[in-house]
Amino acid sequence: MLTSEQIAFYHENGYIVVEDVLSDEELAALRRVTDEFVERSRAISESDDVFDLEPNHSAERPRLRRIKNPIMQHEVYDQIFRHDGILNIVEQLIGPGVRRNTTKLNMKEPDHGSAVEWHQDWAFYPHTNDDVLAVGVCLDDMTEENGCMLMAPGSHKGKLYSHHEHGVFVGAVSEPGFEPGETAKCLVKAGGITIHHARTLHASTPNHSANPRRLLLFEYCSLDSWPLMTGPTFEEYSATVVRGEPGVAPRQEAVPVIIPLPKPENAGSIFEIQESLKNREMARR
Ligand SMILES: O=C(O)CCC(=O)C(=O)O
Repeated sequence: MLTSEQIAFYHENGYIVVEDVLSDEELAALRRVTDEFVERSRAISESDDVFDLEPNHSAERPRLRRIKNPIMQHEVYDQIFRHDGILNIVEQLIGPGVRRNTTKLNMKEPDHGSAVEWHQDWAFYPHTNDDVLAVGVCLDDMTEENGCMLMAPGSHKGKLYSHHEHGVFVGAVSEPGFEPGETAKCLVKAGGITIHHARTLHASTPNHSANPRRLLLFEYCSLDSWPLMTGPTFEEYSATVVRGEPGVAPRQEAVPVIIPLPKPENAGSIFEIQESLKNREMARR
């Protein structure tokens, strides 16, 4: 559980790092299953519903940058998604009751690994209120060299930046002259987690080290935070409840919203969407 200081840090800064959340066994299981997916990706040459491939992926040298929706792909990911230690922390930050938003496993290969440009998750999935956050479970030590997550402290309380260019959603801050201001590096040991608020500006550089950087991202929201975009049926919505009972009364807060439409033609993962961004500053680092 988080201390009151850690909770206050999260609300003030819009992110937090928590060490030692997973056991060695849980970490070993996650790594084993993830290695199996990398092996399986040798058989495919184009991204699909499960695998998001780096442009230079091959059967001989598999380069996987994302496993999509991992909790639907393997029970080990689903078990960690429902991990009591993680859910208890999430409830401390967004109140009792938890709903699933999205899940993904981002992988940065050694000496490679795509960058992620500055963005706010909120731009991808606006909700009726912003009790929405992402937990990043570290499968490897996350260091400056292997492309740790970078956060802009306090940005969750600031503006929602435009993520559109020429009228198309490009999945990254597109405003000319944009500077994130002060940035903080999330340096975490394997088995620890990062947590960031959906409106916090964040990014990461390519991996310039000999070590992988694999980050399992679970996005959770409060039970009364309804997505503005997808219009789920009640059955679909109820199926996303992780803790608590589904209701039909969204809590509407005065939160800034820009709908992430229209999407570019190659809209898939954040990596594909950000390829449409003109100035890919993080990718050059
Ligand atoms: O993997 C990372 O470094 C950041 C990923 C991210 O922000 C995202 O996928 O939305």
